[in-house]
Amino acid sequence: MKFYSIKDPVRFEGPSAKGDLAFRWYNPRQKVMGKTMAEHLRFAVCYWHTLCWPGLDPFGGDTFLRPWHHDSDPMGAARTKADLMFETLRLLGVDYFTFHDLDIAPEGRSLKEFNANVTAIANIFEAKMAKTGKKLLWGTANMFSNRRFMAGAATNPDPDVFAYCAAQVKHCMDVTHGLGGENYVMWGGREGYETLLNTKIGHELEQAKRFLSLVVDYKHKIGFKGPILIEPKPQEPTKHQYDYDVATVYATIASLGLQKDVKVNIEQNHAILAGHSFEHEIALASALGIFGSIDINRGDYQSGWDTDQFAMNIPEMALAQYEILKAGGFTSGGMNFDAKIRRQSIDPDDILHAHVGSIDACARGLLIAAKMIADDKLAQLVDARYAKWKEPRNKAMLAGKESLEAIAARVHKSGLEPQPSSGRQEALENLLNTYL
Ligand code: XLS
Ligand code: NI
Ligand code: NI
Repeated sequence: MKFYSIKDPVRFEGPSAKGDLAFRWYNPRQKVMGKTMAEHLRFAVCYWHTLCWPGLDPFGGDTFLRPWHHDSDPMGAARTKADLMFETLRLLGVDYFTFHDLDIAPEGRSLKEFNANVTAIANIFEAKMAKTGKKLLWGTANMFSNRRFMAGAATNPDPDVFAYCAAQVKHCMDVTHGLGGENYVMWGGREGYETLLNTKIGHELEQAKRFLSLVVDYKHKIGFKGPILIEPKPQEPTKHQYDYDVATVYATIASLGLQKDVKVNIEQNHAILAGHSFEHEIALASALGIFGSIDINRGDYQSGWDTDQFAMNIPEMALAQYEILKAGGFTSGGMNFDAKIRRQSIDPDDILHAHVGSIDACARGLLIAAKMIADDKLAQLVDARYAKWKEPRNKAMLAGKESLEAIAARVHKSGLEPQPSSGRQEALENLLNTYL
């Protein structure tokens, strides 16, 4: 099926490129701090926004009129989407894709039929992946769209839904594993509640933890090497969501001692909805040892919705990439475009423009962040701020070698009086602007 207007992959043409569909900054083979840009950024195209969403909003329906949305044969439509995913990856030169089970195959009339449909499309993927070298960054189960999940998936008051979810996730993990997926994602779309009047929070949290433990046990049983990634989000669709932000998710993971197996998939827009900055969530995950992967998009700072726009803001991308580089970069994770074109962007090529622009913004962010690291001035200034902790006595205090009374006695004996020094925020902001 001819969908996009171009036949040849988008190429790197440098900042002075003339065409609309060219990379100005993203040169996959260019080395930055010892790795190629492609190795650093590990981009993925997502199925749901790119091929499934028809452009609807709460006030209106389908604006895109994609032919496969109107195909009377749902498996035929699923095969068309599979072809288009690989065509999109080819044209963009992106190596990875991501999906929900429900994105790739029709639900059918039973879970058995659904599983069979998912497997049939996964077999198509397998052949295409072998031929093209494209890879699966992660798979996930959609346990929020069907009405059976309206009161939650694993945290549903009805244990039948919990059990159903176990069966659905098991199959999706099998398929993800079979395709060599590098991570497995869990986003708790409806794992939360609308009103306490009908909810037992404590019980639901116990359910969530049990479900996570079962998933981790199964991951070991099948020898799935990648991490399970929980994707925090504070609300939408539920009013109160249990996976609020990185800190909240960490509490769940740590309470089960699963920091080695479970990490986070941080989404820019979700960070904004939680009242944080994107870089805050990355830095915190890294500090807690649970940094996994990124859903790259952009929230709207006015609207308070998960608008999932393509990330185009270069200074913001630079700060995010700086935190990612400081975290040591990705291992199994990558940058998944969990982003959708606006509903007025009805031309197929708009999908390409969106990805190309955002890939370039990420690449520029990476180049700026690499400059910040190479120059080292920022790091030195921060280190200087904490330098006194290197003194033996303070090191011992941090290591817990001195009791509270002993510290108190020492303070009284020496007449210690802390001397504040400037936090220099404006000077640091000026320094940051020199890199941009
Ligand atoms: C929705 C989430 C979702 C996850 C995958 O807000 O971002 O798209 O990434 O279930
Ligand atoms: Ni997401
Ligand atoms: Ni989202």
